[in-house]
Amino acid sequence: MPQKILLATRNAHKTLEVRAILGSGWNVVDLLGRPNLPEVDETGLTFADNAALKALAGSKNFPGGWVLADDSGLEVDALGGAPGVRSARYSGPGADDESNRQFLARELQRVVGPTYAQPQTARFRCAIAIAWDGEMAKQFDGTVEGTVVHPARGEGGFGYDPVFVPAGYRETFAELPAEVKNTLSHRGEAMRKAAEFLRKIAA
Ligand code: ITT
Repeated sequence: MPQKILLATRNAHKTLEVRAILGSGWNVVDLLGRPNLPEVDETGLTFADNAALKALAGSKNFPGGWVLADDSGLEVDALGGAPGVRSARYSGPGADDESNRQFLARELQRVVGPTYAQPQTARFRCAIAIAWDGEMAKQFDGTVEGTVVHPARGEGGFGYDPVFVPAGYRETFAELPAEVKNTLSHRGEAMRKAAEFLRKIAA
């Protein structure tokens, strides 16, 4: 019987990736099924802080169960590490994946100049926080190095995937099959560590 775990996210793409990485031993539910719970203000200065805020807030509403939160984003060296923890809301109020990618291209053009479309070194980072009954149990992180490219390519994934090429590949994360992205990605790395922890606890 799979164990239930709450993934404290309203990002359905994250849920799909986490389900695929955790496998059939876990029944992953997310906050999309709980529209009455308040949004968490992501006031932390780091991915780890924000992941902890989300996990602890989710845990208050999930007594006696495991709660896992993901805070993640893109760091572009030419932009001093932006968008970083602001990745989801980079282009301002009403931001979505498309507006964020367009804003990223404009920022690169402003800062780098005419060569902005050449590959720019960058990385995705992911922090995972695991809580139980309102207490932090464990935190993990993962990183994938690569470059940001323009124009965007590919239909898969979400967020900045169409403009991110992982190191050693030519395709963007949106062009690579989901299984390949999960093997290489920041979320894949952090979640595999989290899965090992959960497996030991559940045993
Ligand atoms: P929750 O807070 O509800 O989990 P969110 O999308 O707001 O959902 P974050 O605050 O962690 O989550 O912001 C993550 C953003 O970083 C995400 O919206 C994308 O823009 C970007 N991002 C993170 N992981 C990514 C990935 O694997 N591929 C592409 N973009 C990613």
